[in-house]
Amino acid sequence: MKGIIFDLDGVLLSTDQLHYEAWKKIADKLGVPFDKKINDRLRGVSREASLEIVLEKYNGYLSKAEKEDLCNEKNEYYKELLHTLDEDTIDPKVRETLAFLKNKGFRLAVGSSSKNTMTILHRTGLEDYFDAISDGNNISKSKPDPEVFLKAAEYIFLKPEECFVVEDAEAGIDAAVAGGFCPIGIGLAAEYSKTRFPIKDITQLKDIVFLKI
Ligand code: B16
Ligand code: MG
Repeated sequence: MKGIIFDLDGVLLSTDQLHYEAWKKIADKLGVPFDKKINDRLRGVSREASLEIVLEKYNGYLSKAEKEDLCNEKNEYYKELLHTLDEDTIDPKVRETLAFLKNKGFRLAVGSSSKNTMTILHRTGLEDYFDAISDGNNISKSKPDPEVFLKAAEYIFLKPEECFVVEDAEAGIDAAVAGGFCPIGIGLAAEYSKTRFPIKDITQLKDIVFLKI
């Protein structure tokens, strides 16, 4: 194995609370129930697909333009919340693990559904660890489609079978499997049946990446 593709939200840092707060404002405005359990279903899912989940209990009709406005409004709230991120947001174990893997010669990439990926990497000072970034801005199909990971592998000049994908979402593990990558699951994805290597802590990557697959 020569490369490791990292999901962003839920793997390198936890922005789920920020997504939650932003979607909650939209849900409250529409009068639909929204809680942490529903928020967990939004992991790895695109903004537009997330809105459809938020709207599951909405009784009225919304046009395409109104849905687009709601997505934009959610993103404006979310971007405000991103201002709270800085280098201290990142668990030191994440930095230490990325530095170790880079030193060992692995090519590292990000594969995230988020269109805010560059802002997040920049604010947290993580961007220099990565050889390539594939995110919500360069794909036409979101996870569980493998496109975001296939592009990441292409950007680091590797084949899918030469790369691990580290994910926290079932949709992301499905995408990794569909693309022919070796899926490593953390958080909720560690419990998922399609995950090849479940981990509790990101530092466990230091051992797993040397296994012969
Ligand atoms: P944005 P990941 C995903 O990031 C999040 O998990 C998901 O909750 C979010 O809806 C999606 O990005 C799109 O984010 O609205 O910022 O474009 O887990 O794929 O890194
Ligand atoms: Mg994620």
